[in-house]
Amino acid sequence: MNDMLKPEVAAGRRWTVAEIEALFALPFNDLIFQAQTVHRAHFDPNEVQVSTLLSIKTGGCSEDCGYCSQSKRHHTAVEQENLLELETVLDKAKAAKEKGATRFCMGAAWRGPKQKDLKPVLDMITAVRALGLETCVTLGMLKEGQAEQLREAGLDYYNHNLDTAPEYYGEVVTTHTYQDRLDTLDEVRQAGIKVCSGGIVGMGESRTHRAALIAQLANLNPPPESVPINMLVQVKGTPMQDAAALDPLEFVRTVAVARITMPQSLVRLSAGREQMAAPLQALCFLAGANSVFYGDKLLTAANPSAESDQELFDRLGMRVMGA
Ligand code: SAM
Ligand code: DTB
Ligand code: SF4
Repeated sequence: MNDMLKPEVAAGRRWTVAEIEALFALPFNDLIFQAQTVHRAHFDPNEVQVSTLLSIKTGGCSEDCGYCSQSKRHHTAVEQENLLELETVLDKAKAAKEKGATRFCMGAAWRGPKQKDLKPVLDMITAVRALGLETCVTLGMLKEGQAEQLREAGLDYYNHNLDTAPEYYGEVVTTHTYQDRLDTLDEVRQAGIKVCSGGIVGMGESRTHRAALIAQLANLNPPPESVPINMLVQVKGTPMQDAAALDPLEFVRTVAVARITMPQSLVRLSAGREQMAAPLQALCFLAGANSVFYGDKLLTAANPSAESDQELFDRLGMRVMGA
């Protein structure tokens, strides 16, 4: 039986925000040692999972997420585009596979998919999966029945981030609620699709907010299989373009706390790597990150090239998972 399905694991334990804050408050070396110990009990510490992202529908989004380059309410350099053609998506997926990616994640700047939009995305999922890649999509909020259609098309993972603490969400987004996000995660889980859900740090939130985000994720039953921890990419023209920079060591602490509280999940060192020097990324891997986005673009922002990541993995003696 898959470990995640064993009752004693699935039942999990509940974390209080105070317990998670206590982890954050540990001396740095103690926190990293604990995270690395938990990591080694569940994973090969020298393996990293790699996923390539593609924006299949860019810009023009109705939502007002304060960090996002793709909201039509912000004045950023991102131009609105139509949904990509199947052939274009397949070419990108083949190229990603050739460079060594094992999962292909397709993102759309939607509040959620309209039924007429979902059909072409279902075809993309089926075709990308037929290439031998794991599939992931992030399309916003799902209405009843849409998750089942995605699963039937062969979807492996659905990404839907909780992004921050429930108490801070209203400072970040006003056009949908935290409960909307939780409801979509529930739809995804009920449909039997694996959950990818994480958040963004560096949006002006407090450490207590970061602890509350991790508590929300870790207390999902079961926790997400994949937990992306994004460092805010400060995008010109968004309300968060001038957010105060977060101490990089606080980012490492957030990764460590995610690892300790979600021992069986892949913790992804996500957006913001282009702005991180190699030693900081190495600290994140030491803190238990074991997944990255791979390829020179995230959705609209830059990411390190596959070649520079290969060099980083070589320097660290890390291998790509499933390669
Ligand atoms: N529209 C869908 C949604 O909001 O769920 C899917 C796409 S949305 C761009 C996916 C995720 O990207 C967001 O939830 C957020 O975590 C992350 N993201 C977007 N812009 C970011 C930024 N500037 N810095 C860090 N993460 C970002
Ligand atoms: C996630 O947690 N981060 C990815 C993915 N899931 C969809 C997106 C990051 C976006 C970074 C900013 C951009 O490229 O626009
Ligand atoms: Fe739209 Fe998603 Fe960006 Fe929010 S994060 S503005 S929902 S694309």
